[in-house]
Amino acid sequence: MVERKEIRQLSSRELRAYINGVNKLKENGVIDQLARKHYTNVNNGIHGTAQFLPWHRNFIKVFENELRKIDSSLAAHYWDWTLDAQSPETSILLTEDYFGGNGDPNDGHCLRESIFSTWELEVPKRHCLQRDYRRGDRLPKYWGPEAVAELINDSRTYEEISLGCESNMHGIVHLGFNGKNSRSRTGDMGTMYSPNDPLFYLHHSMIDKIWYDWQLIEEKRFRMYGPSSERKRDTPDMSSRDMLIDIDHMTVADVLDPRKDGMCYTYQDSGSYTAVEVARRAASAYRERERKRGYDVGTPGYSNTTTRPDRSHFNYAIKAISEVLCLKDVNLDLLDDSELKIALPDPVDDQWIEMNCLEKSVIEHYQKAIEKMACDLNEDPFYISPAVVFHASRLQDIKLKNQTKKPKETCEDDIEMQQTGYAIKQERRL
Ligand SMILES: [Cu+2]
Repeated sequence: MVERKEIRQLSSRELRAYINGVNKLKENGVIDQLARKHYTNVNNGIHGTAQFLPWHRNFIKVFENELRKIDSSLAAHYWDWTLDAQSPETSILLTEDYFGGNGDPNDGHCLRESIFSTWELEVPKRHCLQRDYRRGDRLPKYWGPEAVAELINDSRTYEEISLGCESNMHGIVHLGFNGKNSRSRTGDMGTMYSPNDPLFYLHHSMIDKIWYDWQLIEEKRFRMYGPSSERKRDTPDMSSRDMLIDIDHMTVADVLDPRKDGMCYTYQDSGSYTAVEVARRAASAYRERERKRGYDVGTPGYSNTTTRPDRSHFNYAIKAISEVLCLKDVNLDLLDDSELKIALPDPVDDQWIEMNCLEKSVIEHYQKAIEKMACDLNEDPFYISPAVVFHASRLQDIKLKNQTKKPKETCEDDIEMQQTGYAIKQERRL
């Protein structure tokens, strides 16, 4: 059984091996083939239909098989972007040692850092790997861990989970790298040849994990599949006996259960849902304590009492969340008050909705639901999101890294660094 991990759970040796493996897939032509496969099928129903999830599950499996031909210890690891939702551009994934960040606006938005900056892509025509952050030097806000946990909990049918997975939360990660709107075509990730970008595989592995996490709740969900009346491209006769689009000899049923022969993979959890649970429990425990002390803690009335909630209210929650996410010594000093709140996820634009053959009303429904959920949680003076705690921790790490940066990097030894999320032994680049 192959175990896919959150990319930050890898040791630095494993991370290097993964990055080198993906780079080899570029050299041997696999990345270009995958990008072509995706690009040529955009009008054949791989998006905006029930096949979105199974088709992409198989696609990531093909990528994983190719990776494992190079190095049998590799797997299609994932990016739990819910942890970066507050401010995705600060993610460690988007740094030199991982997958590089923004492209160079003065040079065709070509990526200029990380090993992937050398890539020359072939689809649809020869070009550099491009990234163009939607808000200049910032990315849009993503869905946080509460939102994904709620989607999983609230979805009862295949239609619900499949629409939820494909819609806003999937789209915003793609299009955020593709300039001001989805017509820009200045970032591979936001186009139909998005498998050009190594981030694609990490992102789609995450989408696949969300589906898998939903399936794990009830055994029968490993057999659930079907059309949705909310998708104009779905037909009522869609069934799990259907062949996967443009894939030889494979049906939808062949990929519904990742644990089965032929698929044989599982996911190591990143802890983000557990962190949400812990955060909720910490909030209610603190509320209870205040009530016992005689304060009126009704929300939002509590803030009118003499003991206005201050940041120390979150100490217990921070400790509990840090434990789950393996964070060290987190404090909120680097965050201003507005950053203590859950950032509202950005909406996807009309061009993206059209490009993916999705229904605008469905997208709007999710956007409203997600905004309401975030607003409700933000009203609770005792709740602090794991994404906020993670953000605080990441900012501390960045600050620490900047402070300890030597003028010239001559150190030849590996140094131990506490990286956000997990203790990672970071090899100092020579
Ligand atoms: Cu796709």
